[in-house]
Amino acid sequence: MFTFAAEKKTEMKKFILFIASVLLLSSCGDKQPKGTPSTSEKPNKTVSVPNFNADSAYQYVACQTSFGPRVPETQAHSDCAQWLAAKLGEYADTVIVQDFRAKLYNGKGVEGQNIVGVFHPEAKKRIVLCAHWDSRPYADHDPDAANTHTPIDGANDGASGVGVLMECARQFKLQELPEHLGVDIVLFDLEDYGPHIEEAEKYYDEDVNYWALGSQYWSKHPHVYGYKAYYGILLDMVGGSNPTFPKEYYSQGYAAWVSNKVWRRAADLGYRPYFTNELGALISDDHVPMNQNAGIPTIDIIDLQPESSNECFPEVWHTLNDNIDNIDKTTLGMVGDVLLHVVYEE
Ligand code: AHN
Ligand code: ZN
Repeated sequence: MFTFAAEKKTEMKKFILFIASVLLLSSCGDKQPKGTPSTSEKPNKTVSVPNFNADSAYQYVACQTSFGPRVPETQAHSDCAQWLAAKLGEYADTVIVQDFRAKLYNGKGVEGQNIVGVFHPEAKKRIVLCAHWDSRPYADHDPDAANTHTPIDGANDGASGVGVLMECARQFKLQELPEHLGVDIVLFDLEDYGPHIEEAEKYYDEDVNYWALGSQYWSKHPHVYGYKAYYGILLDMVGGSNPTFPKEYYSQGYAAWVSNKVWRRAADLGYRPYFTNELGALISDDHVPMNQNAGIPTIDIIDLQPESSNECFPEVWHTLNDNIDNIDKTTLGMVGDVLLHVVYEE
């Protein structure tokens, strides 16, 4: 078979180089890299943490899918952008819509919009929470060959993470964040416009990432010049039933202390059966440019299914079955609960 394997191999090579350089650096002295908090840092469990409302998060997912597939340069895409920006505007101190142009795998230029909600813009200590809001133009993993050029609803792949973050935004408005803490919610566009599986080999280039175009743009041109955050958390596919969230491999390489903090908190909240203490696959996602280009230690909370017949992803991934009927409120609820605890206790 084709290049998914080849791509993984190159990714793996790059990553091994990266790990080797980290090991080399750390062997030159036992100092921790600058900015890495000591492991003794404890969450501030005395603060009150708002209750994440899973029904509300679900509604935010349903609203997105009701526009239809949010494929760049369609009416559904621009309508949904407008709705997201307006909604986020009700909750955040400021909203910035970042218009950008990017080049697709086929050389065609395309317009994208990253949508950013800023809470406590003056705070120095910041956390960035993100997800992608576009949906894939091709159901290229659909079991029915007749569907493989049809765009998907992306209820899980895209909308679920955005739904959780919109509910977090609503909670940040209802109960103000700690004074010292700023949060930026970044909704990336153009994550999922990589080549159709049938053409992946044709377009393969080890030096170009055709995915995560919105994140690649933002990571080089953040919404605030010179933007830095303490750390970042990306959500991807956080709405399926019976999920498993292992510690994704890049996340563990670039930002182990963030994964460890988040997974510890999830375990304390009783979610250990889902937030498994295992190392997951290497996933090229929006968090990779954030780590590599923006230098923000960022993790990916993503449902990975080692037993899946669809790569290592949930069975509905990149199929027409990735629709609202397959969204489980319980999953949205637990991810949101973990996120609110981590943020308010910071
Ligand atoms: C690729 O398959 C290149 N990346 C997996 C991340 C992804 C795709 N998330 C959603 N869609
Ligand atoms: Zn996808």
